[in-house]
Amino acid sequence: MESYTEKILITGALGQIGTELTNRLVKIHGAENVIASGLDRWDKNLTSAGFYERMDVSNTQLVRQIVKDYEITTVYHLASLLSGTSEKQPLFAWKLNVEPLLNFCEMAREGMLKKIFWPSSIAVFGKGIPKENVGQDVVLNPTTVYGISKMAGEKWCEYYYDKFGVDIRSIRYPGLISWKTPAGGGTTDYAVEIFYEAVEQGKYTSFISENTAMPMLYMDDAINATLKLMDAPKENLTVRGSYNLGGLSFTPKELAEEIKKEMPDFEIDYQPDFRQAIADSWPASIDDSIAKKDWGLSYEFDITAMTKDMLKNLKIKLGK
Ligand code: VAH
Repeated sequence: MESYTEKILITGALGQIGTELTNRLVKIHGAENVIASGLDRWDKNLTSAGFYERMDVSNTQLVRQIVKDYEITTVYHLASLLSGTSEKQPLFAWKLNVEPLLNFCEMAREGMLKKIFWPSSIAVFGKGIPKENVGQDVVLNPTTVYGISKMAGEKWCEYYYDKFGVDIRSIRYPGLISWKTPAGGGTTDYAVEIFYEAVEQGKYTSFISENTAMPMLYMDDAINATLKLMDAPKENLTVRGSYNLGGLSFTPKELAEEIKKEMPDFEIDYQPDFRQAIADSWPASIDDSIAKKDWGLSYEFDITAMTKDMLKNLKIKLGK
């Protein structure tokens, strides 16, 4: 296996996944080998990475220059609009979610990059498939802007691998739950908001109806899975679009019941909004057996352990 010092660029490094992935990559590779990027102005508390670049991923020339200047070998390209936000800005979402990915694939084809990670989503699934235990190779029939952009991205990943051997790896993330950085704009983000509101107000109004099950995952498990996939020997990988990752599957009602075990007075009510139709188009659970076989996907957090960890850390973060 080729050995080289990884120089890592993370786009969307200040987001929900990016913040925590940056911290882990700094621990593994050293801050001097991790370059975080985002739209925010720099300040000393922005990131744990050794370097920060204020970079719009749509600015192709700037991205290329930064890749050259730092001699980047590996890109974790996380910058994206999520499902709720994408429905409100379809053309911008398509441009942001797809074109920078193509730019990174082109740079890899030209030999400027050795490896790329790009997140897809269970949002690629849609009409005409069973809701439960959805397989790796079912028909992709997304009905949302976000899902369409992620499906297109998966096809570009496959194309650049098959045609040019570009080593781009991808996971179809479920809804991700974390406490360090607030989520924003996602349909599954009720499962993040509920914890903040439980700690701050003792109650929550869910924008997803009580019996709508969706695939979910605690952020620690998502980061572990991402790093496991990126470390896997190339020859072990049989999926070059994007790997299913199922994690947990629960409804808002089941999550509220878990919170009530820790906070008996917690109250929830339901006022579904436009995101209910998005959730209804997605599977309730995912078959991730291929990822388990190819690169040893595993999980540490079930819904009970996740709930305890979220509430414990948010009570400290929010000073409650
Ligand atoms: C969203 N959190 O809700 C994202 C995720 C599976 C959904 O991709 O848009």
